[in-house]
Amino acid sequence: MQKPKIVVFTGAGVSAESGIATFRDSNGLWHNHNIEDVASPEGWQRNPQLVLNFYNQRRRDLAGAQPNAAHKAIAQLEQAFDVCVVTQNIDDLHERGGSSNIIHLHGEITKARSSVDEDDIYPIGYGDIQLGDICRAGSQLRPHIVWFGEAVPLYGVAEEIIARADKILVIGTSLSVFPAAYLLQSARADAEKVLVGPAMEVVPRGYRYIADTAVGAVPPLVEKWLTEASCR
Ligand code: BV8
Repeated sequence: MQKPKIVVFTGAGVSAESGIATFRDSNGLWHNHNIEDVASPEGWQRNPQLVLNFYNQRRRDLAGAQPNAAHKAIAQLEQAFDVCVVTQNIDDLHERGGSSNIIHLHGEITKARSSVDEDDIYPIGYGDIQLGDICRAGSQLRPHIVWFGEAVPLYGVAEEIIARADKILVIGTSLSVFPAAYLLQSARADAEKVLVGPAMEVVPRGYRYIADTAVGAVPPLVEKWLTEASCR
């Protein structure tokens, strides 16, 4: 029998309890930088060293972080469901928490890529990218990240998966970054939709809101869904 399909759509809040700074909670200033200076193509052109330092520091922070109980509970869903994690996050905590099917809408901090060929990608783990690190075509390596003002190549893939899901679980996102936030509108009308976050100002229509943190709300919700699935 085919397993029911679940999409788990996450934002920076799912990694907050692993000690990774969110965007909104730091008032849009990551490690005291303006977003335009460190997460945009213009910022990269203007001062590539500043951008490399910004991501090198976030990669080092990530090396010392661990997946939390929410990441692990999400991975447990794979016991009874066909799960796809669609994340806005660039960290690897869903992978380290055990999830096996992940779409990184905004790229991955553990990868570098050519600054002239977006398909020329290099796994770098938690290592630094330095000025002078070049791709096979001889151009400077950059973080494999979707910056503000850059297209989101996996949007269409994610949209198709969400449109087929029986359940949508949204965790830890302010829904303030587009087009990612539009994806929630692709959910089927008859899909079960749940949104988890401690302080959502606006809850999308049709979503049941759980006002709690990821670690507070997700493990019990997953337990409930797995129990229901075992009785099916
Ligand atoms: C594009 C990689 C076009 C970088 C990221 C004006 C209006 C609307 C849109 C725009 C506009 N001006 C410009 C735009 C478009 C722009 C955009 O959306 N800007 C925003 C800021 C308004 N979007 C783009 O530029 C996108 N590209 O539009 O391209 C185009 C098309 C074709 C061809 C060429 C170009 C690209 C956007 C991708 C940007 N890159 N990430 C990096 O990470 O360094 S987005 C970045 O922001 C991260 O991915 C992060 O995830 C995301 C922020 O969103 P959230 O994940 O939601 O995080 P946030 O901190 O906001 O919220 C955290 C939530 O968790 C909160 O609700 C909080 O309460 C909650 N929380 C806290 N603790 C917990 C918790 N929840 C649970 N448990 C807890 N413990």
